[in-house]
Amino acid sequence: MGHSAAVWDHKAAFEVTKDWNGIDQILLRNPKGASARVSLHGGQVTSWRNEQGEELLFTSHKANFKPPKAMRGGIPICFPQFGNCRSLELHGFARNKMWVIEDNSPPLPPNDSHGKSFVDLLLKSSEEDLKCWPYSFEFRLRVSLAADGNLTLISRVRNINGKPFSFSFAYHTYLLVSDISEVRIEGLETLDYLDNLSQRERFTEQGDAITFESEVDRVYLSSPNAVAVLDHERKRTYVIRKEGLPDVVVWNPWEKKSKSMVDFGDEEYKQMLCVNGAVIEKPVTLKPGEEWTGRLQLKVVPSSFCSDSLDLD
Ligand code: TA6
Repeated sequence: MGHSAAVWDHKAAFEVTKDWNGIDQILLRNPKGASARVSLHGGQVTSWRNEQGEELLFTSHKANFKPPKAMRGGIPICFPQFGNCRSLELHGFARNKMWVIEDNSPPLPPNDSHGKSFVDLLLKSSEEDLKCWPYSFEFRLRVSLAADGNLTLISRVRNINGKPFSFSFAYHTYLLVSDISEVRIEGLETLDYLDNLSQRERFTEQGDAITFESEVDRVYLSSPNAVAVLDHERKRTYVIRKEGLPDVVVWNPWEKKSKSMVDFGDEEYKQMLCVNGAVIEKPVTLKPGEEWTGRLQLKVVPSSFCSDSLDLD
């Protein structure tokens, strides 16, 4: 295909619309019909669809779409804290704040003319943030949809010449699965993990793959840069590749916890699994002017691939 034929009309690749609350959201498309949607509320990816228009991320039917709380689903950004901390809300404030589109973002032509589309979002420390987290930062998030439908999120956090600060982070990724009892995770075998159901006690994973029969809420430590989530019923495998994200949070609330969440259906635990690329055990410390980058790529392949062909090492 000649270059001109490959040139992708960037207007079709990138569209700003309003969501149910009148908040700007960006729709990214690729030439084959795949799409992704990002809300300026929280910089949250709220949808990722394949070329057939099938949704790949979970969103609760009882999700609360009212700011400032993050919508239950998609990929909330947990920053500057994953988990609880005295002065910050659970999982930090970034997912509850309004982000802006960086002025160098499209509608300039995408960074390559072969059907990739992206948007750059920006969150800066506000006066309000400085009261609960007194550090000056700039957080740039690039969300891109490639010609093959892969979704990539790149986070860049910079210390804007303030005092040094440390943070933990997670891409809180809600994967849509057909039946949690038919799902397994490969790539986390033999790792140590902190069990949030046992006061973050440290254990070692014994299984040759992680399967689900009850609530799981764990932080796997120093994980490899590729993890596979196999959805047996749909013959679909999510391949998660990551850089700068040494830990992986695995969470399924199961029946009892599901019933305790107002923005989550009692039975919805059967159709979702959170597998979050994260930095938790060893928080990132940035001196003035330093920048951290955390990259996550999500890809779907037919499960006919056996896991060793996914070169998960
Ligand atoms: O992903 C693990 C976790 O920390 C769970 O303990 C649960 O709290 C989940 O995150 C969702 O947190 P949220 O604040 O979005 O309800």
